[in-house]
Amino acid sequence: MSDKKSPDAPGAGTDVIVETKPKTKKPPLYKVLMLNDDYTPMEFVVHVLERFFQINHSQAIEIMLTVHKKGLAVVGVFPYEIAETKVNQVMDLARKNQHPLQCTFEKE
Ligand code: TYC
Repeated sequence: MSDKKSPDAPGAGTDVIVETKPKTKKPPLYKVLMLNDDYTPMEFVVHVLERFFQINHSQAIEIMLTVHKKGLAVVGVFPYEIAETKVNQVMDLARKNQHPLQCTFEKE
């Protein structure tokens, strides 16, 4: 019943250990980027960050100001479908409010 070879059998003490790679692959991640423009009100961008990215008010102000000064900022990192959904939510709300706010995503 036992797999163990008797100590003096041929091949004794020469078992091969095969290292297998873990089978669970991490999903690729995507950065969601918020882009600056000259017209979208700062308060609207802060609202969007709080609503769709669960960012608290003071952090949302900080990120909005980074976008305002630098032109863009990463506002979150997500699997493909979540990144796509967030971008669509932002763009839909911006369009409904007639703001030119742009949001996009790219592979990390
Ligand atoms: N630059 C805009 C303004 O001065 C504010 C702004 C910030 C717009 C961030 C877009 O992603 C943005 N009203």
